[in-house]
Amino acid sequence: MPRELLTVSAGQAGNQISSEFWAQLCAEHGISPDGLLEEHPFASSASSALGDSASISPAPATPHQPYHDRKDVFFYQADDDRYIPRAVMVDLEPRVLNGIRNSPYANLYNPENFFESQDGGGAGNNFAKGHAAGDAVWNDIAEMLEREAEGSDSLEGIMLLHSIAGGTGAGLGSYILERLSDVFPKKLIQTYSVFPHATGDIVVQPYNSILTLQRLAEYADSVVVLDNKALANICQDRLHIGEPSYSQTNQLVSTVMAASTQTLRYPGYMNNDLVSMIASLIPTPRCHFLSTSYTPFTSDKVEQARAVRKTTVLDVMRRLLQPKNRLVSTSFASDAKSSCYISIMNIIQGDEVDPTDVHKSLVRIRERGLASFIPWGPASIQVALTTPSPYVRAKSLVEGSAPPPRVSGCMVANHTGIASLFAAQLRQFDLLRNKKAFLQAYTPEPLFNGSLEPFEDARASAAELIDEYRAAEKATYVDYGAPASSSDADARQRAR
Ligand SMILES: Nc1nc2c(ncn2[C@@H]2O[C@H](COP(=O)(O)OP(=O)(O)OP(=O)(O)O)[C@@H](O)[C@H]2O)c(=O)[nH]1
Ligand SMILES: [Mg+2]
Repeated sequence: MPRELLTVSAGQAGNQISSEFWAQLCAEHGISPDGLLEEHPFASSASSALGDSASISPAPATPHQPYHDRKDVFFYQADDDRYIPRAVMVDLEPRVLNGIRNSPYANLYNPENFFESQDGGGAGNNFAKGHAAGDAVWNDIAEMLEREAEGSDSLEGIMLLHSIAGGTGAGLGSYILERLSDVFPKKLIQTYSVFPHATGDIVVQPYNSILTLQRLAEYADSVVVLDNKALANICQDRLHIGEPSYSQTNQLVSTVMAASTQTLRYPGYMNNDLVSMIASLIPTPRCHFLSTSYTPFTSDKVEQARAVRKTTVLDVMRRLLQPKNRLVSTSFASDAKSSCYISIMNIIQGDEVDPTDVHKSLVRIRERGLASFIPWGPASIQVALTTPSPYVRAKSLVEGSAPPPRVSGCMVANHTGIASLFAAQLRQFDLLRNKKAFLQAYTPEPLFNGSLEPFEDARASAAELIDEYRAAEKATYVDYGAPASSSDADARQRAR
């Protein structure tokens, strides 16, 4: 049975990333920008081997039948057989959505799934304004989400795409998160959340970020953290792009989003649904902030970035552990000696990856101590092998563009060092808050209702989250949050 996913994107960053992600999914599933199946040399042999590719049963891949192309996880088919993204796009200003409506992918989306508010002024980089807009616009958004959910056989989860630093993606995005659990209590809620560059141009970004972080901690089952500083570094250092545009950084994001959902869309033996991925990565509910790494990054649009060195499974698995390939900028290892992995899942893509190479790589990584783990759980790297999209390779052959690398990898990890990213945001929050700067932009809004309590709550929530990640580095974490007895309290005190 298909386990479908629905994306909802809010604000500029959310919608720009969403449109890049859907373009990538189209390329990987042989779907044209109009939603039609592309005429591909590969497509005919794939569908004749598999029958109707839209209704493939989830049988494991075998070398003789390698391509289980599950388009239906993210797309559905219209009456005229066109593929339509299960996507809802929301903004409080029309500019970005108009851009999508005028892009080559204009006909891909269901036009009924675009929502922009009538007054169209945006939320002016103010979380409280974006959140306040929620009351007025929620019914319309909920109707779109419910229609999509009803059109699915078995919707597994909802993915929110947004940035946490502005007004709409942060404030309205948070409002959506708060309400999703009422309307869809049994669905998994995963977010892809863009954290701002510390030297960003929005002066109130620490307020917006900390207010959003509280909702991410409380209402999401899993948050994939994307960090604009790391994205800019990767563009500069790996792809030789001096001043990357959003479109270029979003290409990195969409590559990683596609890779991290590869096992759902081209299933093999392991992690064929979101719930099993989340269960293996998130052993305790609050520590649900994940980072991703990817290698090798390439770009068709930049000459120096086209060449791919020879890739082996060991190269890929070793590089995935290097900070420079990570989409989060904190250097986990150097933050604190005690910081460590809670869990790691590597998704390795390649046509002929030999499982014994994976095993040998795991042994090497362990022998060299390249990854240190928490003391209270299994210290193991899980590896899922998947086949790359056959359409991308076929297209590169037809068009003469650079072929995809022989082996590529995406690491999704839960690491206690992520807390240092939150701590950096919190320090900036405190600086502004202590200066009492820009409070008057927030206090009149309904969420604040004249008081500063929402700031205090959000600050406390961020501090607790940081505290819990630090506690997770110690064996005593098994008692964390247990009902207070004097010995538990002592243990917690010691854990700090
Ligand atoms: N990675 C990435 N970051 C973006 C993009 N667009 C904006 N940002 C970042 O997102 C933050 C600002 O949030 P936006 O998404 O522009 O704001 P919004 O949600 O539309 O909110 P308002 O415009 O204030 O109503 C800043 O940190 C920007 O650097 C994008 O396309 N990609
Ligand atoms: Mg905006």
